[in-house]
Amino acid sequence: MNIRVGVIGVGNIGTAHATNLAKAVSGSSVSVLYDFDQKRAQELAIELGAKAVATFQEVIDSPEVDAILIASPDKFHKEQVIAAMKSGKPILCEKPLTVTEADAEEILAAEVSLGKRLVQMGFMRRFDPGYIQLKSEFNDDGIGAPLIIHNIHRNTFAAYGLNTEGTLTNSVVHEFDINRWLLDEEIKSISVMAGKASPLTPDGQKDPVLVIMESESGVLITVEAFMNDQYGYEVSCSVSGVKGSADLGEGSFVTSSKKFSRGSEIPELWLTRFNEAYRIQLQAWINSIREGKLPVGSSIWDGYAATVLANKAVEAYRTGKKVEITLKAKPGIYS
Ligand code: ISE
Repeated sequence: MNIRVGVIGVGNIGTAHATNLAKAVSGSSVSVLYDFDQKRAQELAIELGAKAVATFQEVIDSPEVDAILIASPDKFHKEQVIAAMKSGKPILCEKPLTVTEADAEEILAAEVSLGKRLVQMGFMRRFDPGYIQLKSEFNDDGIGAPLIIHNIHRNTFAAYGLNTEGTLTNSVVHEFDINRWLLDEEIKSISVMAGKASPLTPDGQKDPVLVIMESESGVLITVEAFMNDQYGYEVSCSVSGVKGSADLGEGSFVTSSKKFSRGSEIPELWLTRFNEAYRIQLQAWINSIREGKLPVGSSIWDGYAATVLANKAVEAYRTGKKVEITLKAKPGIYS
């Protein structure tokens, strides 16, 4: 069975997803595309043998669409996910679920009222072979139970313009999700420190920032988020456990030795670093649809939790105080 996907939003990540679905994922094709930039949608549609339409609702309603992928800017997710849910078609929504906690709660309530999970969140790091291997170390044959985790998340430049709150809701949201997943537990408190800002950041913005969290069992988690590092895209995660430590560094990048130098290339954007994770994530989504199974990976509940953490991080950043986290009771469909 071939799953015909309709894609809403074909900027950087939407184009990457659509291209993967059409060319690299088995059992899927792209049938309908929408973007605010109609020219861009039209060009991609021609390349992928799809049809470009003038509104996102046409993607949702099209009889040629079996499943919907939402990759529009963050602030449009709520309206589009809720509209897509009404069609009953499976959905993959790019991260973050939404920018605000109130919107995340609304989407959560909408899925819960359906009585079943329809949406997979695009937190692709859960499919990254590096993160999977890192997590597999957390046992007695590996490094034992984690005690402290240090994350680094650097961008060459802030893709959507730098705004310190946006760093937390759009970028560090990955660490909110992946650390919950690594530990299989919730986060209980969060603090944010902004120190000396790089002179190359726009006026008034703080970059880098340091996020410090504590999990329910007391594991300490730090995140350095640096959005204008000037030299490349880099994500790392180092974990110290009871019996050892494990470091996720530059993924599978090759170190080469050339005349009088040794080193590896640093990608400019996340699309290169997480290329494989994106493909595996989409394949898992398509497989779950073809097999009539529940969505895999991160759920709307996880998307809600990550957005709550991002909102509390913004509060911690603004007030300079440590903020305690309380989530709603977890609805049964996510157990
Ligand atoms: C971007 O939106 C992404 O989702 C990337 O994965 C992330 O690393 C980057 O910081 C974000 O701006």
